[in-house]
Amino acid sequence: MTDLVTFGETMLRLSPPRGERLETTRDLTVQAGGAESNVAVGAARLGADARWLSKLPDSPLGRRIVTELRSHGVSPGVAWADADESRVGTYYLEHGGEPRGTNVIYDRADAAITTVEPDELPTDAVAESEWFHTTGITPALSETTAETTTALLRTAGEAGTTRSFDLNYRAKLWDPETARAAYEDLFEHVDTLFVPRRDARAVLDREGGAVEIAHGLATEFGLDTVVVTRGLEGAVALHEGSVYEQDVYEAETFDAIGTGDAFVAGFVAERLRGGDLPAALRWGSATAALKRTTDGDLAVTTRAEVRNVIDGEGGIDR
Ligand code: KDG
Repeated sequence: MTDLVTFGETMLRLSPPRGERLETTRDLTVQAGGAESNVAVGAARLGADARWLSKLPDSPLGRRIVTELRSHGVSPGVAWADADESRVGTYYLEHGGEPRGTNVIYDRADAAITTVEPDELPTDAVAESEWFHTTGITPALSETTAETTTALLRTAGEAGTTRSFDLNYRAKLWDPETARAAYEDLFEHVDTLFVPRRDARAVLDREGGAVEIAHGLATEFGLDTVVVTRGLEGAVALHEGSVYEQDVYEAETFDAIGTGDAFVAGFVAERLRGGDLPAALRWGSATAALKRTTDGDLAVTTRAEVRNVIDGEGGIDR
């Protein structure tokens, strides 16, 4: 039985060296990036047997993504599209630095995944896995991906697979009202919801602190677990009526992209190993801290490193 299956778009991330502008750079680093495959990689690196489902063109670019994810231990379940009739989504990332923010430019309209139907994917893998994860980016891509997201969540629910959903609101993909309506339709198919407090307020129209937000969402949508992330203030989780708090572990930030996915990866990996909620929050927070120290969307880390962060050990290993 697979531990974890994720579903969503993976793009090629193209980024100039730090301090260079997209407008003028001659060099772009190419890396795979996509919230759901970021989670699969993070969890696989922490010992989970992880699969990721998606759709890509059968081209060097599509295969480039699969090769990178496979190199971290993820098993791809990809629907291959005709290379002449489909495309890989890309995103450009220009790193910021005070006082200039980081800039993301998507070039992903009509990517292969926007036409993905459940019968093109190995949906048995969802039913046979312990945990299924997807995010609010996927239903934003097209009506078809929104329908496929619902169908896969249903398949997971019918099979007794635990379902998690990270809100991952992306303002460049849709407006808050449309997103909110889509999210609220999906919540009935979700067991564990990850939501940044900022998005709970701005997109889901929730008021109050993290605990109040978690209680409101859990009650209204029958969610088992709601994890509200609060940036540097840490996370609060409501699980079966009990509240747990987790601080962030300090990190020197090299690249913040993928931090939330790393949190989910650490959390899910620890739950899959039988860890309780406080342990899962520690693993999530420590994996997120480690991610921030490295370049790229992926949390390329190890169980030993996560344990060291939790135990407060660092420094030079020699
Ligand atoms: O969470 C990190 C993601 O934002 C990044 O991997 C790109 O999937 C991505 C997206 O849609 O923004």
